[in-house]
Amino acid sequence: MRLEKSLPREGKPIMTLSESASFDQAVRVLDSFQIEVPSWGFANTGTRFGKFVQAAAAFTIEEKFADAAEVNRLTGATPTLALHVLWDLPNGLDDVPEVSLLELRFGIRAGSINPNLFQEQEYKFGSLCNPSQEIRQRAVRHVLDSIEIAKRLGSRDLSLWLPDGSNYPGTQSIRKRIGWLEEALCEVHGHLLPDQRLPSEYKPFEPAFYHTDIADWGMSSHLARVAGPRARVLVDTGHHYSSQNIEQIVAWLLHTGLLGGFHFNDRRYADDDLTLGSIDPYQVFRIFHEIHSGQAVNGELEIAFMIDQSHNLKGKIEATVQTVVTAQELWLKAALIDREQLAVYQESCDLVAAEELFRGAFWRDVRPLVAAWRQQRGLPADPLAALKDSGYVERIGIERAGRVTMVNSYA
Ligand code: RM4
Ligand code: MN
Ligand code: MN
Repeated sequence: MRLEKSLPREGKPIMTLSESASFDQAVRVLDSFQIEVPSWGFANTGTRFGKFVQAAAAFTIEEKFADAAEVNRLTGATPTLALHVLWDLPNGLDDVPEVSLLELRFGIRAGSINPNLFQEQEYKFGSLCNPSQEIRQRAVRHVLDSIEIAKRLGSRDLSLWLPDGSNYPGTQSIRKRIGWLEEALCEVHGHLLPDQRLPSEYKPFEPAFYHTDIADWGMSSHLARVAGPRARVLVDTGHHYSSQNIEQIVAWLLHTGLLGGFHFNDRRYADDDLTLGSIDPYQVFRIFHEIHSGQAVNGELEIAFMIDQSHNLKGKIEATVQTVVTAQELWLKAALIDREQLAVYQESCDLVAAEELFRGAFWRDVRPLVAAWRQQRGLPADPLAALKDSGYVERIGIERAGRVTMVNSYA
C-alpha cells in the first residue's frame, strides 16, 4: 500500500481502528528512536586494496557536519555525529572550539568520541596492551585527551576500539596483556565525569590474525566490570564470526546491565561494514526485539544506537539515509510484536504459534506507518526521493570536486 493512496484530499490518513492504534504506537516508537551517524561514513573510505574517490565525499569536518545535517533534515532521527579524534580533531583539544561552532551552525551535536589507537607507528605491537610501558602510557594519554574533548563537547560516550593483538602463536604473552589492559582501563575510567560512559568494542580478528586482546563479548564484559561502573560493552554487529547468535549476546548484555550500545552495519563474510539490513534484515529485527523486550522491563536503559559503515561503492549520503530508513522500519516492526501474546505462546510451548507471531511481525509492511509518522512530523514521506529532488548530492559534488583529496588513508 502506498501512503498517497490511503490519504484523502485534506491529507489525513484513512485508518481502521486497529491501524490507528498502531499509528499511535508507531508515533511513540519512532519519536524516541535516534541513531548516530559516523563522520567517517561521509568520507572517502576503501578497502586495503584502494579507494574509489567520490566527488561528493566529505573531506573536512565542516563537510561532515553539513552531510549529517542533511541526513537529519530528511530523516529526523540523526541529531548527533560520531567523531574520530585524529581524523576529525587532528589537533586534539585545540579543535574543540571549531567543532562547537559547527554544532551550532548545523544543529547537529557531537556524539560519541572515538580515540584513535591504531594509526601511529608506535602501535605496531599494540596500544593499551603494548609490551612497552612507554607506549602504553602514550596510548592512555591519548584516551585521556579524548575524554577531555568529550567533556568539553558534552559528549556522554568515549567509545573504545583497540587494534591490539598478535599475528603468530607464542609471540606475545596473552595473559600479561590482559593485566595491562585492566590497568589502563581502570586509569582511564577514573577520569570520566559521573554521566560519562566508556563502551568498548570487541572484535575477533583484524588487524590482528592470531589473537585479539578484546576478541569477544565475554572479554569485553570482564573488562567493563574491572574498569568501573560506567564501563560498558559495545556491540558492533560486524564483529562476530559467521552464524554467531548476536541477539543472544544482546540478551545477556541486557541481563547483566553491561550493554552500552551498538555499531550497526551488515556483513556477509567478516567486518564488511555494509548497509544495515542489506544482507540479513531478520537478524536486525531479532536484535531489536531483544532491546524492546529489555526496555519493557527497564524503561531507563541507556543504549547508544550508532552506525559504523563504510560506503565504498554507494553514494555516502544516499547510503546513510537508506540505513536510517531501514533502521526505523525494523525498529518499528520489532516494536509492534504482540509481546504479551508471544509470552503466552512461549509459556505454553506453542512453538508454531509463537514463531508465526514473531515472523509475521517481521513480514508486516510498516512503510505506510513510517511515512504517515514522517508527514505528521513535517518530514519528507520518502527521504531517499526527497534527497534526490533536493539536488544536494549534485551540488556538493560540484563544490567539492577538484580539490586535492587524500586517498591513502582509511578515512
Ligand atoms: C573497527 C571498529 C571501529 C572503527 C574502526 C575504524 O573495525 O569497527 O569502530 O572505528 O574499525
Ligand atoms: Mn565499530
Ligand atoms: Mn569494524
